[in-house]
Amino acid sequence: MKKKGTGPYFVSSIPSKDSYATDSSALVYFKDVPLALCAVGDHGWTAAGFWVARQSSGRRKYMGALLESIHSPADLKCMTLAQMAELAEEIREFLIQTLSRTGGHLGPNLGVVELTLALHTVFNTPEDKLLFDVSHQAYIHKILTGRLDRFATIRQPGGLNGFMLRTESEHDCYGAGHAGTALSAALGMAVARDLSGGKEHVIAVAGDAAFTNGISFEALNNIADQTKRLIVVLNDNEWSIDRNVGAIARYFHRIVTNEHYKNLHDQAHRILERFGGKTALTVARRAEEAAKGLLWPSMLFEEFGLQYFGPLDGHNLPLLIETFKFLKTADHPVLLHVLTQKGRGFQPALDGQKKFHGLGPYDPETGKTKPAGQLTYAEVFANTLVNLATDDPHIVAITAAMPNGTGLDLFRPHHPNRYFDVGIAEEHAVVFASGMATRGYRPVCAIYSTFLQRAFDPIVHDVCLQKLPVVFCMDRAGLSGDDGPTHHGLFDIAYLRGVPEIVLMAPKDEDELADMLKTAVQLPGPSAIRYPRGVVAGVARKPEPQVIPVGKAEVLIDGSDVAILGLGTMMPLARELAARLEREGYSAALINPRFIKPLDRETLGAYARHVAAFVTFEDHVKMCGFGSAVIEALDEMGMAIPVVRIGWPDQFIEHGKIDDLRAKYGLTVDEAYAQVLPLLARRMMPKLVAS
Ligand SMILES: Cc1ncc(C[n+]2csc(CCOP(=O)(O)OP(=O)(O)O)c2C)c(N)n1
Repeated sequence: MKKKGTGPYFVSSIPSKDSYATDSSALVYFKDVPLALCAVGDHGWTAAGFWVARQSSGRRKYMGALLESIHSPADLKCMTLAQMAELAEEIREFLIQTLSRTGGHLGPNLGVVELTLALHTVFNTPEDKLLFDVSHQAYIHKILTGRLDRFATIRQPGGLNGFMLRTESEHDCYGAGHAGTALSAALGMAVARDLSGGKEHVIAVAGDAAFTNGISFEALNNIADQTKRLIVVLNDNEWSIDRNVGAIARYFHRIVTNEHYKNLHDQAHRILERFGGKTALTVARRAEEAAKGLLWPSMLFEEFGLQYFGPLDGHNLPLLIETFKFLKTADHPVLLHVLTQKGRGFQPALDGQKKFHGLGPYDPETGKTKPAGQLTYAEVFANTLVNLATDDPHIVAITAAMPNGTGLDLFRPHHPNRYFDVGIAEEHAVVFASGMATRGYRPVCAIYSTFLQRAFDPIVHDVCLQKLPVVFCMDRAGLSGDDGPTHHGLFDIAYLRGVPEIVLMAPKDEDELADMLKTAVQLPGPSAIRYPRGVVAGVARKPEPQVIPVGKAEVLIDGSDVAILGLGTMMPLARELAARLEREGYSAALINPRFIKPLDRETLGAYARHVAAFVTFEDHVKMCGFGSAVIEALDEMGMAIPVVRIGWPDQFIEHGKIDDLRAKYGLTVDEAYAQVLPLLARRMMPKLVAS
């Protein structure tokens, strides 16, 4: 007898040695290991008993037998609660071991093991639509939906993406990477279902920090008007990447810590354990009613028209399953508040919530990572800002929930009154900065290039139109690598270059980053600095940063045949090309542009008079990028000189190692050389003939 869906299972006829086998049951084997006793029913198999192979040491194998039996959510539906509890442990061990080699979002995923198991037990993806906000916590979803065998490739070149991706699986109904989109997208799907007469369920899972984001609230404001059937799960672990901040976080905390509420809920859990679903839910409901009176005249979500349930223990699998079964029947939008523990099951992650939100490889026993070694651009930015703010009491620092990533957590202890974490709220961060700037302050907004995309209109409408001196420090500008297309910072030149008033800079190294920051905080209007993720170039630093003349490029090597412009940290490639061309007898000028806007037209014009070609290098899309700016400037000056542009093509770039992707997409010295040589050869021809 073969189990539906095949896989590594085979099912024996009923073995006589098994005392609890009945006529309608059979033992399921995995590689000759008896795994589960399944009852044969109309709808496939229902597991009734199991055992899991352990290593002789007694330590659980990280790929446990139950986990290995999962090929689709259907396999989960065949398990007993006891098996699922065991599976949850296997998944945790598997995540801890696998991510120790690949890196990834360990903490958030350890927190949602039971929640994801419960969701996939009760709902049927891909018919039902399951969305995760940000989707950095969708690893278990990936494991349960047929991607277990490829899971060790997560975030690796050519492997699984670290976020949900529509092209990766039919179970990934919505891709994400930026926060705050799940509720709006889920509402869109629910309304589409209602319009087309569909029956599927739509479930949006969003973390507590997603509710610091305006889009989530824009969706909440709209849900009850648009649909009668939508399930929102608030996954509350009290953490964003750092501790979650703001009034919403405090509001959630008050719900969770209310004693009366907690007692009633404990009762519900006990009843559930003894008698099962319905009675417990009645008690839970009584708890909600009681809490409403105690906590708030009316619960926030109920005012938005979503019936509120919770808070539930997000690690109590039976309770979650019963609750989802119940919520499935609701004929109005509902919000389930679950409490989970980020990093659950791995002590180092519980002790280091921030670190284990997302990290590179680590020791799976101790959680230790390689010592940091060299400084990062983020650290140089933060240390410089600390000093500048010591001298200038008007400098303030603003982050949108990224104190760790941007380095501003180094600023916080030095100037606590001038440090602001506004939550995952980039638009608000920028408008808030504008307000401060109108009152004489010098706001420095440290926001990753990719997340600043969210704030384009405030940059135009609030900052630049009013010529306010706000500084945007765009960390992770350029290819981000492992995180992939949602996180690459490849568009900031394009979206900022066309905005009047802004000064846009890119430092070639950390020393110049400090100079640019000092320059920026002294400008009368808006400015932005783009710099990459990761460690610095390692150049010698001046004791004090210096102000740079705005719009002035730096000529590093003079030359007469070709002018090579290496923007920001692409300078090493530009330098290498210059050296190669010099070796071959060409006279190559090497220029550090420093400013994308205003461009140094004087320097460009001077070289345009005698070189045969320009070459531009940028870690940005070519379209609307720095090279395009050079072409426009030359055209406006009436100088028709060819420009070889080296940058990213007009397409979304997958995740991978930066060097591999640069090679794949031609951001290399070889490519630049191949493109520029024919232009130079033409120029050299008359020289050779003359000699
Ligand atoms: C627009 C945007 N800004 C910042 C981030 C960076 N970011 C990724 S996950 C995260 C915290 C998410 O916290 P929460 O939603 O509570 O989920 P948890 O990780 O706690 O499970 C942040 C700030 C982002 N993804 N998108």
